[in-house]
Amino acid sequence: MNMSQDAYDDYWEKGWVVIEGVYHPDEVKRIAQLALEVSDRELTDDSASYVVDRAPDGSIVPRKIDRPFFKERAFQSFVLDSRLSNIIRDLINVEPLLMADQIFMKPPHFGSAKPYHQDNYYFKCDPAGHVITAWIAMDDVDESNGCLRYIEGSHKGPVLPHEMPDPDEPYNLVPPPELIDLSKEAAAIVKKGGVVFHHSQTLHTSHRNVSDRWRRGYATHWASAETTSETDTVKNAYFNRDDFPG
Ligand SMILES: O=C(O)CCC(=O)C(=O)O
Repeated sequence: MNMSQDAYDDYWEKGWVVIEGVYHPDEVKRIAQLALEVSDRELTDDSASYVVDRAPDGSIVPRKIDRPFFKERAFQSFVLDSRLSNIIRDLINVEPLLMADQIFMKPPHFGSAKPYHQDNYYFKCDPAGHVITAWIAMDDVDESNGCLRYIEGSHKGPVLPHEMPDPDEPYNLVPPPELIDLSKEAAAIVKKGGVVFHHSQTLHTSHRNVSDRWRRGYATHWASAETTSETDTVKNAYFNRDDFPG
């Protein structure tokens, strides 16, 4: 086993767990630098609105990089590293297959909040327990720069309805607030190189970055060969592409 029994038990009891030191901070520093270069390259006035934020002075700042795996080779070896997949295999008890990836960028002061949601509302996958997100911390992450926050045990409940409270953010669908038990919220504080793992049905959010530091998280989404989806999630998964190097 690539983790303690306590970490495994925590994952299944709470729906999330942090494992520190999966990557060396220097490796992560290089990948974080590359993420900045890629997002700089992509930032133009025509950037799709869902990948950028507007700073108060009107300038555009990065919010996310979509499908980084296909943008730089270095991202591929980083996310397919066996130090990561060995932990995932131990957590979900089946062979993990890379389904998708995205890098969430929260620039100092301007990084916007990601409202509460369940990944499986979007993925619509079954069995939900085979679907997991491994979120690699590319900075030291805490409450002030917008760490992930989880509703503990929410993965044991159903996928909730999600609504669009803000038409300017059609990518941010949110369950009705009365269905989110904030008394069970816990913050996932993690050092650069550590990884936060969450079950596809765990409710999670992150607040604005109010610090003067970056908060970059490399989210990798995994499933198994048995996973099916009501939508095209599995059909379009990376592991089903002819050019997938895994
Ligand atoms: O990085 C964030 O703030 C949001 C991440 C997220 O929602 C995810 O990885 O599923």
